[in-house]
Amino acid sequence: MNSSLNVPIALSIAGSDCSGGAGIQADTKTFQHFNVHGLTAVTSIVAETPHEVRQLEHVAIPLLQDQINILLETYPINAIKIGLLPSRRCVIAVIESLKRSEIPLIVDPVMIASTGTALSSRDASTTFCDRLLPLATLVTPNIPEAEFILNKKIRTKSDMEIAAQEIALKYNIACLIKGGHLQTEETIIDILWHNGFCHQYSHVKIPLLDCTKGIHGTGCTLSSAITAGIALGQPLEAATQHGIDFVQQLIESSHTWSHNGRDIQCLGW
Ligand code: PXL
Repeated sequence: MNSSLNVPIALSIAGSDCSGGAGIQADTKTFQHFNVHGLTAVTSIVAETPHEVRQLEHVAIPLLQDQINILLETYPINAIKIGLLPSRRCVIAVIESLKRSEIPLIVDPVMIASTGTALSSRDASTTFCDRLLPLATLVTPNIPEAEFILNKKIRTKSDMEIAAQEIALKYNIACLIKGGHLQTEETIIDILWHNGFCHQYSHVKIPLLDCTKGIHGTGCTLSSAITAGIALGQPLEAATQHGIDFVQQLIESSHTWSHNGRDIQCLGW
């Protein structure tokens, strides 16, 4: 028997990052690493590098929905990951296509690029919270995104724990808040709230070339690694631990190029 018949399948619904560090490109590389067959539905095409977002165009809604629908009709998908949904219409279209699906849904609330440029509109983000989050299995905000979801400041690790619990209870989902934006010295703590329990994952802070912004694509890569773990049938806590360890390894082996006297860094897949 051909064992590839049983290969797990994950779908990423996200934007295209032409520089290959984030978005759909990060997701498919990550799925491949975990031996999960990756499918994609592209929501938008972004002309960018880790330093600059130059232009972004939304994929037409019928084309976006047909990408999702044809894949749902054809493949036994084990897990779905959602990244950049740039407009309110796009959020609504994705909800419409997924509303009858019972496939585990991992949602990464992408709102701004690592350059600080907004990738989704404000009304997209509001609709995303009100209507998409209740359908999720897991949401993976960083601190600014968790602050947007709850409309309050998160300044300490204890604020993070409370926020993860609040998001989990508000939407009846699991919530992983990534602590990379907290001004800590040596250790970064991520907090997962799942089924009434709080789990902490701590890892060493790796000095980056540009420590203020972090490396481009870590959020996409973490959420797609967790999605791969779920597609492989792992419990959420284990998938999260493997995902965090994987991103940590990629940061440690990241690549650097020089362009006009500035360093461009990329995760080391
Ligand atoms: O890192 C967040 C992100 C997600 N998706 C796309 C992106 C980015 C960041 O630039 O371009 C398509």
